[in-house]
Amino acid sequence: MALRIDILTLFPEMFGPFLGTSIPKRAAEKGLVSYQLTNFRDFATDAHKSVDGKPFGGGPGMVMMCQTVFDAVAHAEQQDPRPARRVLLSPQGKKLEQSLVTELARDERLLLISGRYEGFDERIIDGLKPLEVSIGDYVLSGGELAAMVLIDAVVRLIPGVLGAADGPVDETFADGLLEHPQYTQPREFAGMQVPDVLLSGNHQLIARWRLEQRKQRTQQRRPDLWQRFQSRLANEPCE
Ligand code: 6GU
Repeated sequence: MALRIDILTLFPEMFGPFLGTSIPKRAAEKGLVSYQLTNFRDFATDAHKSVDGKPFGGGPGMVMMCQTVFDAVAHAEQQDPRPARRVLLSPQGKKLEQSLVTELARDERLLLISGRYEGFDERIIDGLKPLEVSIGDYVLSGGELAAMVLIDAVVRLIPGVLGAADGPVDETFADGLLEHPQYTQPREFAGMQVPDVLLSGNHQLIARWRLEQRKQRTQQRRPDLWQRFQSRLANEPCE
C-alpha cells in the first residue's frame, strides 16, 4: 500500500510546485505515495481565524496555538485507519540524517507538522508526542522547506520510485562515504581532461579508482564521516 504523507501547514501553496515536479510527482503517479495537504487555518474557530498567539511571559513573535493544531492532526489522522508517524519540523529536533530518512521511508503514514512564527505551544509537543526533526543548524522562517527536504529524501527511497539505473544503493551516505567525481562528454573542455582511467574500459580499475576518490574526498572534506566510516570498518572486519 502507498505511503501516505499528510502535510499540515499554514502555507499549503508552497508545496504544489514541489510535489508536482520530478521524483515526488513520479512517485505519486506510480501510486507509491500520496500527499494530503491540511491548512491549520481551516481549523480556526474565532472570527479572526487565529492560529497563533502572543507568548505568555512576554517576548517577541507569536506562538502556534494548541486547538488548531490538535484539531488539524485529528482530522488528518481520521482519513486513514493506519497509525501515522507524527513528525514536527523544528530547529530543536533531532538532526535529519540518512539513517533517519531510511527509517521514515519504512513507515506507512507520515504526518508532517510545519509551523511558522516563534514556535509551538509546548503542550502541542507534550500532547501529540511527535518526533521533532531539524534539517540542520540554521534558522528557517518556518518548517515548510524542512518538510519538503524530508519528503524528497524519503520518497526517493521507496522501492520502485527510482529506476534501476539511478537506484539509491551506492551513493553518498548509503555506505558512509561521499560520492566520487563524475564526468560526461566532451572528453576535453577548456583544456581540462577527463581522467584517463574512466576512458580505459577497465571496470575493475575504474571501481578501484572511484573508491579511492571517495575515501580521499571524505577524509579531506568530512573528517566526521571519515571517522565514522573507519570505526564501522573496524567493527565489521568480515565485509
Ligand atoms: Cl525543521 N524549522 C525551522 N524553522 N528552522 C529550521 C529547521 C526546521 N531545521 C533547521 N532550521
